[in-house]
Amino acid sequence: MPGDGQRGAFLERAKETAEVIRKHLQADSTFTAISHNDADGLSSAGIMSAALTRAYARFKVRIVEELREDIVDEISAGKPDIVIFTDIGSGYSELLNSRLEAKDVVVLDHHPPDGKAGPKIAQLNPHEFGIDGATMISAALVITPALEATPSAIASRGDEPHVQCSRIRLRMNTW
Ligand SMILES: [Mn+2]
Repeated sequence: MPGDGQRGAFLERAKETAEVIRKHLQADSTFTAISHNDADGLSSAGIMSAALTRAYARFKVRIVEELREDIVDEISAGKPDIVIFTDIGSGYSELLNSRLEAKDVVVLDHHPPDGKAGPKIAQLNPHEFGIDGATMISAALVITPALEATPSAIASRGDEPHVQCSRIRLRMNTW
């Protein structure tokens, strides 16, 4: 079991990832959310979509079985300001470091990290804090503290909801 210090450090890291997301919500950035094609990944994509919708963010969602060069290139071609990976990503650091083009990259995952996340990747992964991601926490739970910043980001922008909702781009498929 993780100690209080490790749990605290995990939550501190969550605040850092939340801050990256908040910054892009305040800037009216374009978001691309990428998630895994299993139950946990779909749950995570649903939670992320709901949070981004409530924040009136412009976003796309894509569900993938794995990450490959051609998929990363397609994500980059969409010119997102920020890419958020859920339930996938921690095992693909070198691919993301070398190939993904976005101002910021957030990885919220509970699969074992490869330890090679570059400076552009803000990663929240329980394994880095002594919490076993295989048995103790799902990706759908990992993302929760990373989204706590979103309501205040909405309030600070003060946009009219009906205007913002028309700009939502929601796309789910399994390319
Ligand atoms: Mn999972």
